[in-house]
Amino acid sequence: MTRILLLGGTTEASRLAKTLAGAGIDAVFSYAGRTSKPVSQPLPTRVGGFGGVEGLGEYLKTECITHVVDATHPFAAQMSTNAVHACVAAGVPLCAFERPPWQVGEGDQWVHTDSIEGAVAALPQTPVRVFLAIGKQNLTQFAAKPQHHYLLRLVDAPGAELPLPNTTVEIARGPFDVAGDTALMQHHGITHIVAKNAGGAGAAAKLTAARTLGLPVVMIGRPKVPERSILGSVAGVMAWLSHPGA
Ligand code: 3Y8
Ligand code: NAP
Repeated sequence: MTRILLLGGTTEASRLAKTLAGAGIDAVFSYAGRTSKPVSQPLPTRVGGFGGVEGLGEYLKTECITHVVDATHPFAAQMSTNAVHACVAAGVPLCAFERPPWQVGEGDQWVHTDSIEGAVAALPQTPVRVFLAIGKQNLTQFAAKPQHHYLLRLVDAPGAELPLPNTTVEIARGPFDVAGDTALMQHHGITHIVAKNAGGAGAAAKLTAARTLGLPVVMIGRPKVPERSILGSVAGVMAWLSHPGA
């Protein structure tokens, strides 16, 4: 009896959830609980961590999960790593549903780095105006360069004091569009953008806006995750579900 655990939190996960629900396939959608009001899904939904690899293994057993689709964000490396280890231990087939990284294009001015610390180092010493479009979880490292003005885009209003002295906070949940991101960056006199190489369409608007405005982008590469089969489309995942071993 097929029963799927869909690790969500991305546009791809939401698209797959619609297809699974439409096909009447038994599946559970899972959020970490990072945001106060996540978009509702057309599947039974659980919110919150599992309790590490062990907790996830327990969950797979007690919920009789037969397949796991990891459609989390490419920067959700801990979740993806835990899912690989828990599924190997439980003998449950796992695939990742992931979009390819963005590639630098004509007219782009990207500075590549492979870490948040690298992104901080890539910013100049003289004060500039940075669109720090990487959410809330990695802001502390940028306190090493407090001289800049940071435009932050967060899903929820910050609960605690922000670790940066000069900030403007924009509360918004993507997906975003080019006109909106171009106007936002012009309005705030942005001179530099910092982005995670999330891939996909939901956060790409700022890159097109940066190209149009001729602004440099500090692009943070994806963290490493263990080997697993990666599919790039809903159709690919649906085919995998009927032949996970193929
Ligand atoms: C809780 C679920 C859908 C999914 C939509 C995608 C697109 C819009 C763009 C910018 C970049 C950022 C951030 C971003 C985008 C989609 C997708 C995507 C980037 C929600 C969501 C959850 C989260 C968690 C949140 C993180 C944060 C990251 C904001 C819902 C809206 C910056 C990633 O406040 C916090 O603690 C937020 C944390 C993880 C990264 C960070 O480190 O702060 N996403 N985002 C998921 C859960 O609880 O499991 O609330 O509805 C989902 C989406 N965010 O169904 O349409 O597919 O990527 N999310 C980045 O790419 O850098 C915004 O502003 O330009
Ligand atoms: P992470 O650092 O890889 O994971 C940290 C812990 O959060 C995991 O070990 C797990 O806790 C829990 N967790 C993460 N994703 C979960 C999920 N979908 N369901 C249940 N528990 C989950 O994760 P993250 O980067 O904070 O991402 C959290 C969520 O936000 C994910 O759904 C991800 O898809 C979404 N998201 C993240 C980003 C980003 O930039 N990181 C961007 C867009 C969306 P336990 O160990 O207790 O099981």
